[in-house]
Amino acid sequence: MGAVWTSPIFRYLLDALVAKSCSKENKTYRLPAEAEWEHACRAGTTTRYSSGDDPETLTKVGNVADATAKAKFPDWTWTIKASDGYVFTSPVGSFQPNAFGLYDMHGNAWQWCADWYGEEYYAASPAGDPNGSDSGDGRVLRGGSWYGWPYGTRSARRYWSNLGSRDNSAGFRVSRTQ
Ligand SMILES: [Ca+2]
Repeated sequence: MGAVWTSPIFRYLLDALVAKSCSKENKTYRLPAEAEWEHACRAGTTTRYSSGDDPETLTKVGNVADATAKAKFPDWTWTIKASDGYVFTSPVGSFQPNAFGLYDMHGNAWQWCADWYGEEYYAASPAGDPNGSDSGDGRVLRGGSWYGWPYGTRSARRYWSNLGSRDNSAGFRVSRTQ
């Protein structure tokens, strides 16, 4: 199991989710490790995005800063030309899933991972199932969002934020462990 999440609001949400889910399913959930998240996002691909290398293909698989957003915010200089139909966040599952059957791995909302962010961690990490840095100033976020630079939604993009941060471009998904 990866690092334990300690931010009070996410602990509250996760505890509530776990309690509800465990009572129905007898399963255990947690935030994914960063390496697990990237494996899930790539779904066997080696391209920038699970949809290919061209950011214009992102509208097949996710909600990014696109032509729809550009029409609403003409001063945004970082949008792609293609349209995904959403200015702000989109309902879960609005786009094609990746080869693992997972939706919304690119764009929509950054996804919190369990790991502390360690900038140099992967230069000397274990090759298999790395658990992430033991310490850091903030936790890892992956996947990009509806708002930011679409290139930042690529599978390998690493980002982080402080534990107390709140933002309408960040969320989380949990992993079932048993
Ligand atoms: Ca969009």
